[in-house]
Amino acid sequence: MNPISKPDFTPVPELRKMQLEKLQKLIPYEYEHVALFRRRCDEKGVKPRDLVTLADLAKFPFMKKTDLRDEYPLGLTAAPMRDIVRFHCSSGTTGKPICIPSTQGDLDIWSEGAARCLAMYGITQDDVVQVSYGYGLFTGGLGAHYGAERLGCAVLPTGAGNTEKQIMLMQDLGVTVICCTPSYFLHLATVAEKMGVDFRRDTKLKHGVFGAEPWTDEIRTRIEQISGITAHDIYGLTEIAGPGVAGNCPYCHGLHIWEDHFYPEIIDPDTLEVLPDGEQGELVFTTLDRFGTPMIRYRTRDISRLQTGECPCGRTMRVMDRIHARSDDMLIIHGVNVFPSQIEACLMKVPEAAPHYQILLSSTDTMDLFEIQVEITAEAFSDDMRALEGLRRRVLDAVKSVVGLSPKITLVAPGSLPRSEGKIKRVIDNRRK
Ligand code: DLL
Repeated sequence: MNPISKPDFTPVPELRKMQLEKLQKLIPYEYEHVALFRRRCDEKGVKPRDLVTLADLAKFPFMKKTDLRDEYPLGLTAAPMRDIVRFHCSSGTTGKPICIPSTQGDLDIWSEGAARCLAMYGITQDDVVQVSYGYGLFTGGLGAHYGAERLGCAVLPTGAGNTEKQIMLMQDLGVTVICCTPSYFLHLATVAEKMGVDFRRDTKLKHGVFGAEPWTDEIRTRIEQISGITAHDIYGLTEIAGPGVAGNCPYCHGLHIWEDHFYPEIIDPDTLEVLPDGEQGELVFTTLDRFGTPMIRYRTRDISRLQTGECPCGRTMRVMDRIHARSDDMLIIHGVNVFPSQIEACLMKVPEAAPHYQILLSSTDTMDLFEIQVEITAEAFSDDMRALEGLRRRVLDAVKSVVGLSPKITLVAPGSLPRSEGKIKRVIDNRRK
């Protein structure tokens, strides 16, 4: 076992004791330094000394993205500026960005989390890691970079974009691990094919470390089939630490959360009650020992579940389900709740459908218009209209059988839909609000 993985196996009683001790330090610190938290606690009539057991955390107020926006840029920063060494920001699509200042200790915890994920995937010092996540305000690039360096890997910091050059460097430097969004990897794979590069034959690529956007098991299988690599899932968010809050182990279908630093809860998003392990709801995190911008009971909007039972790998850290949806991703079309991931899973059941699609929504005076544009694979692309119509019908049937709606299905030529170097935008919703 790599020494970096040692904390993964902390006995549960010791882990719970450690979590409580860390919380009993963090909550008074936050109460003292962050006015919003103090005000909310006072309004609820709860004091830091009320945290006697881990269950008492439920008495404390939640934090949300809107708090970070309202308090932008530094209202939730608890540490003095002389202790801050880095800012990350996440813009989202609307409104003010959020800003997360970190101390050196915060960054160390984050790098450790990312390194523990990589070690769990079987990546070692002997690996050459290409980081194709964007570097900068986005946490993907620097998070994967410092994690891989912490593990002792050789890092190739290409960042996103310049895809042909990335493929050349990947071959020349014997890259064995690539870190990027799953959608960017699919784009890389298409460009490699055009360049006549076969990942299996012409590269040493073995692992992909993918995250930052929801991706279904079906896309994962496609990625593994086309490239011959093992696709690993890494989870994180700017507010909590960037990539490396949790990662999937080879023995279970979910992701181990590094609970010694990031305390998870699942809540019912309507009643805000804490749900028992095993039930699905909104994932909430408390950063146990980050002191730059601590997050207490931060509502992620990600929908997941904390699994029950032990993982055969022996790690004691709880396992969360892979994230297929955010509560704010849900589309309501003709009164039906639809998650984009459901559509992706349907499309991927049709082998001739390429893993590139877009969901388009618009409206007339009286109704919503729902269209799915899906690329077809180069092999299936032809002038045979009857064959194409048959394929269109199969795609429609696959969607209809699960979603219960009949969208307009438009098959488009390989390579014709937009690609992204970062997070892909699958849904274009132009309906009148
Ligand atoms: O996306 C951090 C990250 C970078 C994670 C690189 C993994 C790899 P944000 O930009 O703040 O941070 O976006 C966070 O992205 O709340 C999820 O909705 C989504 N997300 C992140 N990782 C995954 C994943 C980075 N593995 C938001 N699966 C989160 C599904 C993910 N969704």
